[in-house]
Amino acid sequence: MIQPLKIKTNCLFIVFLLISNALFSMGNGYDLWLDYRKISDDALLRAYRDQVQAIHLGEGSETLRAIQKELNMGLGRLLDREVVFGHYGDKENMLVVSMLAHLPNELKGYIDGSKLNKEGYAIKSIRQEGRSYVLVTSNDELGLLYGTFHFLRLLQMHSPLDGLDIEESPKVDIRMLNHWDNLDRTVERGYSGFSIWNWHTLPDYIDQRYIDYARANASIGINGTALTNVNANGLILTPQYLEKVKALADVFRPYGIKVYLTARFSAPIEIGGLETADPLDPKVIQWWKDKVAEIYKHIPDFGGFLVKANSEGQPGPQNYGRTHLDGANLLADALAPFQGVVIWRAFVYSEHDPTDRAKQAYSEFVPDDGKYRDNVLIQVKNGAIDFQPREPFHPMFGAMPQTPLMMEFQITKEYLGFATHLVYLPKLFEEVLQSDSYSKGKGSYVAKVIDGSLDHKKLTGMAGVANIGTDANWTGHPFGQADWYGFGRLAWDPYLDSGTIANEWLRCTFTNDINFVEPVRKMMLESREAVVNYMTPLGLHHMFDTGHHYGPGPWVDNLSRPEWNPVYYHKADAQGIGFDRTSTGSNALAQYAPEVEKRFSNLDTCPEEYLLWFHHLPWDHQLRNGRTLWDGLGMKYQQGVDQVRTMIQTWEEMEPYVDEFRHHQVSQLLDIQLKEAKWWRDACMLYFQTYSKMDFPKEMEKPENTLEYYKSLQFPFAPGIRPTWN
Ligand code: GCV
Repeated sequence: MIQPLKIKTNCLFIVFLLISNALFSMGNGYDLWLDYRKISDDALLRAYRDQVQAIHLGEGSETLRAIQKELNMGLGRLLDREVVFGHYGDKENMLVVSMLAHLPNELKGYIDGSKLNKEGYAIKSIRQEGRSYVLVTSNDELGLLYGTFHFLRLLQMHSPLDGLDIEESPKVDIRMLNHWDNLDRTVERGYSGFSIWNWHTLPDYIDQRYIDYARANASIGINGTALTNVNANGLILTPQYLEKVKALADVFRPYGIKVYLTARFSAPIEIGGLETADPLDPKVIQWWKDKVAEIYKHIPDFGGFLVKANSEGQPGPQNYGRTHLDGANLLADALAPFQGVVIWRAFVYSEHDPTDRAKQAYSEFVPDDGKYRDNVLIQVKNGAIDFQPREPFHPMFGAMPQTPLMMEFQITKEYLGFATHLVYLPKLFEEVLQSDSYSKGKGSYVAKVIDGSLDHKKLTGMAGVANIGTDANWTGHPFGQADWYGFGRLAWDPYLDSGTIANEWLRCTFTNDINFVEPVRKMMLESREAVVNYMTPLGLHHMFDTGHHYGPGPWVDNLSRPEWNPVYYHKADAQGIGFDRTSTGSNALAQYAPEVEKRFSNLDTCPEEYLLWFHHLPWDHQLRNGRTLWDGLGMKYQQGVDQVRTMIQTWEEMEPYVDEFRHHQVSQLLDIQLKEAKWWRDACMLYFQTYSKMDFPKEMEKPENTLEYYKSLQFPFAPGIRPTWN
């Protein structure tokens, strides 16, 4: 239990402020959106100081200690003065941070706790007999933690503290990061250095980064982390590694973050010495039960398993003639006594199945709707292929009303320019969440599937494949932090709009100066469309070079599995281009609700951004602007390049508002982005021209190199490549 306490001004505190200010002025971005810069507006600073004359902190345990530390650091820096903790009534104007149950009697009755869920909180301004309080309160300690971060964000954003009346509860239960981190510290599709988990020095050495990781995640409401790659290594489940996992779980617990592990389906053989991993074999069933019990002995609040099975070479129940249902329920039964969950991925497609890859996950899972145990969530990628710059929403959303479906977004930019391109992903996430599945008629938004409201789901979740690594600023590109931030905010509330999120992030990360915030916000919001234009316009997809997925490779046709080749997806030929997924083609459209199927099947109503995703069309097909498809393609590629030029210009004008370090960093990255946007335009258009045999549209700049040149480029050491299959 924590008692309210007073921290005296002392040398240590001054040294702390000096060091933290020095670190900030380096501008290396380590502090993320939590850099707590001193309030620059003097009048506002005075008003805040006057309101927070002291803090009354209620009772609690380790989470309350985390809250206390955050307030101490956050307010210390923002208000640039000593933080005083005291008792209610000590000062005229106070900040009161306390769970409802422990509120001073005088403040009880202002908040109706029944309106807040377990992790929810309220922030309220109260005037009482000439005194003024800002009250942050909740039913549970975790709500108090989230409320504290929200309060600090209000200050960071220079918001007035009068008249506050905020009530927030997360709309999604499991809000988690998925790390594709290998035990050797490489990160599959990681572009920001190595894994932040130093397995070698764990459990004895607790890197400050682990704590700051937890703080950052808690500040945006993330409450779970799967530490290891879904292309899993069974070793993580051995006693030696479980001790290390326990050490991390202990660090994360005060911040409300549960640890999950990826379970390799063949672990009973590899680390258990069994001869089979057949999910119906009694020895296998017992092995998983024992293993789960062992994990919970180390980590009593262990979240559960995340599983990739029978996909891209990973073992799974189908190796034994069983189904995904058998596999998921096996693990679910082992976890159920401990309230753990199984998150089973729907990212499956088979090299032996000749049907359109986009159809395979739906065919595999939808027939078993309602047969999964209550503690199973099926984790579905946002689109049916694989995290492309633009994909229509996955047809499974809305198609399994009796099974919890969890969203999987990719925060790391495997197909969007790695950590080099500035592409603001919350715009993409928002587009998916706001898509209408029509599964229960108009208004059946994917967001409603994810928050469970469409089908009254009891368990809900959203996962993001992390973009975090050992780089000084965590995400490589300084703007990659916005993708992490935005993912967390949308997992908390899938109805938030990406513009609001960008505004928050910019103000907390850089400055509140409107001359900076508005142009840069605009630049961020447009950046997603730019990347679609210069990589995969008009519904093209998966045209990335082999394996590493760096740069264009629309010509690649020599990979062993047909659906790994870009030519499988664009199907360019002398007649035209695009994948016919209507009833005359693969009929993948039949997996959507009839309204969606009808809209996307009909060329008059299919949005042009999905045109070649669903249709194979002649090169001279007329677009809505009256131009041919061929001209339209060239113009889109050019537009993408021009959009990057505009981004560069915007950023140049921002020099007065940003520290030199980050300004220079982003400038250099934008220059690379422009170079690569041109590369995409030229390589793709030159290649498609070998089929269309048409001249480039007059709006398009002349390619800078020949097709042979682009085809000759090799990148054997491009980052993030999958090192091994296990
Ligand atoms: C973790 C894509 C990526 C793989 C990734 C896979 C998945 O295929 O290229 O690196 O593997 O998706 O999501 O399982």
